[in-house]
Amino acid sequence: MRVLSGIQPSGSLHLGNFFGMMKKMIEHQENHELFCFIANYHAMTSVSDGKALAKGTLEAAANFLALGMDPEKSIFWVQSDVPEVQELTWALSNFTPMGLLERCHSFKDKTSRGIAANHGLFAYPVLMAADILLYQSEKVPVGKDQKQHVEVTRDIAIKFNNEYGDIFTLPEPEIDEDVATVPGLDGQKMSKSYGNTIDLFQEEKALRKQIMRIVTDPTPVEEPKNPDTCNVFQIYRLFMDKEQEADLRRRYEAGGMGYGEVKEELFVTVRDFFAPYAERRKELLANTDELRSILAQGAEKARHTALKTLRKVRKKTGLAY
Ligand code: AQP
Repeated sequence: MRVLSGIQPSGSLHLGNFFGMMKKMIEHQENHELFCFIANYHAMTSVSDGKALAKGTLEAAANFLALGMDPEKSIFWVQSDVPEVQELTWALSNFTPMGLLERCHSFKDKTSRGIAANHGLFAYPVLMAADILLYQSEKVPVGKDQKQHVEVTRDIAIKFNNEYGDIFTLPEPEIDEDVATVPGLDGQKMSKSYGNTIDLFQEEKALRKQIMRIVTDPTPVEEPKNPDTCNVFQIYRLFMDKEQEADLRRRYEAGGMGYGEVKEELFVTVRDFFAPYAERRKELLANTDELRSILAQGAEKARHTALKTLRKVRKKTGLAY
């Protein structure tokens, strides 16, 4: 099965990205044909500093590779290194009803928070559809926030296929209910734009500070606590197996355990979990020539597949004359 997903190089990598998408992608490369890219065109909707975008792109690539993405087993590239995706975006735009984009939660949510409603932000799902369809993806592992965009992709693909014949594979989102929405420090979805993230790669002191900021209720230490409504528990459980989770649940329900104590344990867990990957990440970023070469090879492989689809599209639409 062909599996595809991407991540924007638009800031620090957080636990929501890791558990919502990256971890699954890295596991999938053992059994599936994996396509994974750094979505730098998409990141232009939020990053207008060129140096920051370029640096963020290399960092995002190093993050994924450090966490276990293997360019020998998978196709791993930077979105803009296969610019043909923009050609498909244009072709798909002509099969994208305005109403479909107007209904997208992500656009409505961002503009309601004061982000300028420009065309890039509005048309974001069409570019995402092009990413998915260009590579004939069957499964798209994403967090719940992206589910609607995969549905939009299917709608666009169906319209296009109805007009021109079966060109595109219809993709399915893959959402693991356990990590569909990783909560942030305040219990809302963990998100860079909410400023409520726990970042994977940062100094120990800063990590500790973030974890200590997790919002908890005022239940006194000695009293029983409800793990299901506790943000610390909801984040901590991501690092646990079922047995460990049940143990922690019992400690909550027994009383006598303060939130400070659990936060301290969570801090140590996050720090120790990512420390080995941070070392590898540092090495990768110290040799950006090698990193660029890995990405160039990935782009070449991705383009090979992209052109197969694009040739069909050009022929059917009449762009090839
Ligand atoms: N809180 C989350 N829970 C589960 N999955 C999440 N993802 C992001 N946040 C959560 C998933 O991570 C993947 C990569 O996402 P992205 O590159 O689109 O990053 P993002 O969605 O832009 O992350 P943010 O922090 O939420 O950014 P803003 O604030 O810019 O929107 C995706 O599969 C996403 O579902």
